[in-house]
Amino acid sequence: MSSKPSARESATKKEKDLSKSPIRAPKEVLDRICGRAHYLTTQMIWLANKRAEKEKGDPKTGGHPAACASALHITGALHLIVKSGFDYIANKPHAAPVDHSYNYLMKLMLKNGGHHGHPVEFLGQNLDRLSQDEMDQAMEGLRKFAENGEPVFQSYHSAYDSDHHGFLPTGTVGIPPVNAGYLAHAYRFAKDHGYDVPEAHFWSILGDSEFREGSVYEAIPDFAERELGNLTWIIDYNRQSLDGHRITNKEIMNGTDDKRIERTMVANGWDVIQVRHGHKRLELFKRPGGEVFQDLLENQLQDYELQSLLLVQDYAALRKGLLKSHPNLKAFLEAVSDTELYWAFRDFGGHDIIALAQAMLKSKENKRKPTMIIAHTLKRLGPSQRRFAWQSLGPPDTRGDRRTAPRTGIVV
Ligand SMILES: Cc1ncc(C[n+]2csc(CCOP(=O)(O)OP(=O)(O)O)c2C)c(N)n1
Ligand SMILES: [Mg+2]
Repeated sequence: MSSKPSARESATKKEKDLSKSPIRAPKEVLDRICGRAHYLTTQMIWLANKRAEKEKGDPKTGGHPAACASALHITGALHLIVKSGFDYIANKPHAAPVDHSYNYLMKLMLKNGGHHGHPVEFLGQNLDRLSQDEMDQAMEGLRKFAENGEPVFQSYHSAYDSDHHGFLPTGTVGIPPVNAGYLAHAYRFAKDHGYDVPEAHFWSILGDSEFREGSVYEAIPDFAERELGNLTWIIDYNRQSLDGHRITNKEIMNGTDDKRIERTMVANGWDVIQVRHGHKRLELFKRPGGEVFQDLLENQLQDYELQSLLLVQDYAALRKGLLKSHPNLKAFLEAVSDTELYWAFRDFGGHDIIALAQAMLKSKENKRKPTMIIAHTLKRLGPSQRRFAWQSLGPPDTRGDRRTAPRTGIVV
């Protein structure tokens, strides 16, 4: 007779399962770390914009909190689960504060930066880690001028940042993914010619508007022809550009833009993995009529229509409007609560750190082909959810945002 395992036994089993997987921590723990990185990122940008020494008429410092939030879990999966010490990440330039926040939490800031794998004092550089005080100073110094050589951060990834050893510096969208690809090629070339090079993987996170830059289209076939299995690009598919929706033309382009991107990459020899849905949505798809809801999300809605639905805050109005415009959703709407429906629209795969990590690990399996992961995301996560992509000013002035983002400096 089999008896039910005790809570302790189940927990031990879970721990054992985790020890076999490259994903070593439970999702709840990873999500909390991502939440901490989100808080730090928002604070860095807020502090940079509210400095006491700022004078009236000075230009605002900027920062891109919404673009950072949309890449939060993609970056989290890379930093916390997938990346090795030899890998490089070429992130969207305007999401640099997120990289700094994860490196801060992992205490990966060095006195003079430098490259992985080399011993301390390589070529005269001091690669000691920064002290906690120095790291705090750096985090409070986003886009500040250093007065006495103290660590500060540039607005975009820079060779002067104290955590630059794991990323490629640039401020120009369209360039980091190309840099990552040619560096991947250089590593492969050196290895093929008998040099001892580390087993590095090259990751690049691109914006969906960035993917319209001409530079990337020149490189895409090149990277496939050279069989760069050590290269993965990840599109942060949030359907928004700098300050608003990207309005694509579903009829003329034969479907939504994620499908165009997929077809483009497959036609050019890349593998493609779509990460569309989080685990809550996947559960709801199993309810009556769930397949109709899945079809709505994947095939029926224009990108622009989905963005409009995300703006509806009134649960009853959302249900009523959907039933009117999509009567075939009747069975599904009867099978879900108002709250479930509201959150189902927000449960994008690009914020499910486990789904992302699995896709990233999968992307490394094929040694002969580069991979594009299309991570569906939301560009107004957390405190900013009720607002459009606010790019530069820090938390908007609403009661809820004041509660969730205390303005007291960076405290971990
Ligand atoms: C070559 C170049 N052009 C313009 C910019 C200014 N810029 C910064 S982010 C951005 C686009 C943001 O949209 P997207 O690529 O979709 O990224 P998201 O913020 O939505 O993740 C632009 C045009 C830049 N940094 N580099
Ligand atoms: Mg975008």
